[in-house]
Amino acid sequence: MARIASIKGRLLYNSRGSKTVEIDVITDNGDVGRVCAPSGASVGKYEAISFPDNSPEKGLEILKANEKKFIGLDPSDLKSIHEALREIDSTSNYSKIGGSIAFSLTIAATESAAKSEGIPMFKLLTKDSDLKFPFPLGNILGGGAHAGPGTPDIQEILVCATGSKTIRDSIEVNLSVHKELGKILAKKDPGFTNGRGDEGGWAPKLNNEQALEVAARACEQLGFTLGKEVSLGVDFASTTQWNENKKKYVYDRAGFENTPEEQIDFAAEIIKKYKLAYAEDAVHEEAFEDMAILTKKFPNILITGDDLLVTNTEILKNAAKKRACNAAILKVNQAGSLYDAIEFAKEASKNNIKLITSHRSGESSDSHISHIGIATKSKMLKVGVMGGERIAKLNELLRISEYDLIRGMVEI
Ligand code: 2PG
Ligand code: MG
Repeated sequence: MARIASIKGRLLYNSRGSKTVEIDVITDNGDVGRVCAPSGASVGKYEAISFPDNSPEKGLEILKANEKKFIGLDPSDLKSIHEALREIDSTSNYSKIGGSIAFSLTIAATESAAKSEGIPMFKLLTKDSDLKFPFPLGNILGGGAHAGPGTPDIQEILVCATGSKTIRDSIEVNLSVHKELGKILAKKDPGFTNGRGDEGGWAPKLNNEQALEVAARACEQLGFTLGKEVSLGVDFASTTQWNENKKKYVYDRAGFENTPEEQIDFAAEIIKKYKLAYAEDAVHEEAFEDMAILTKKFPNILITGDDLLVTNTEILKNAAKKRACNAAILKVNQAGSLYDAIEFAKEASKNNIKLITSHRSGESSDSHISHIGIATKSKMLKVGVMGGERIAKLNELLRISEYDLIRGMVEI
């Protein structure tokens, strides 16, 4: 069995050009697991802190000072690595060492273990042999915290090839919708510069309604029927609009405000009109009861909590009790360590809550989350459609398909 022989951290940059950390975990066989941490722009109040005092350098220093705690551990034993990490930082949000360190270290250890065992990483994370591909879910049009002024308030309009039978077809369908939408936008606005938001979705000067209309048109022009071959999804990221003083959702760009009741109707109208398969954070991060209303109303749509749950097992238990959602985003860096995220995934399946493993808007070109999405039996893998750091995750799915270990697409 391999043992961790050394750990090396370095300062790098993410797709937004912000500083981040990368960690190598090196085994006594010389196998290297290497992971670079992503980061969010729309960040939930209760998610793990990325870096202590906002300083990646400080996180790396703390790791270096504590390297010995990890030397000699079995890199495939996530629990013991997690526990060693918790000896350094027992805070609920990893404020001492930083969630980015926890993220990179635990995933890098897992990757090094998979390499020394000569198996793909997803196989190391699950004993289950009945594995399927999650449906790629990707941003085709961005607004909110991911794009500049003039774009929609809604953060993300997403596409998912819900009718695809193979992983390659699902990727190609998403790509074709993204391309078709680009053509429509160029025709509609001669001033359109092909600008894209943080996740590679187009960033046009359109309001929410217009943006949804053109997204639907792109699917239809390709001959797809919404809700069949292709479905749209929306990440409302409603916490961005929520104004705690006014107790209203303020849509600055579109110029209107919603009371909590109006927000539920607003989201419900969009879900119905565009036959969404997926609706994320339709209300703000603490509005569990309002999410529960939508969940009850749309039992067949993935009513998904992201900022609402922040990949936190305790918050998930509470949400499950309130039946606040039927689906949950899994972002390892919201939780902190991969161990935390796997515990979250177990709790979700116990409660019949479907998982969507997700990237962050500031990403690296790594592709470990493709393995994590498969191993956690996620229904969807939210990783974008275009852009090098997004395509990296999709290409990894295609490489994984060569192993012949995965039997088709999941059932949503
Ligand atoms: C989200 C994510 C990813 P961010 O809100 O779901 O799409 O964005 O990483 O900025 O939180
Ligand atoms: Mg979100």
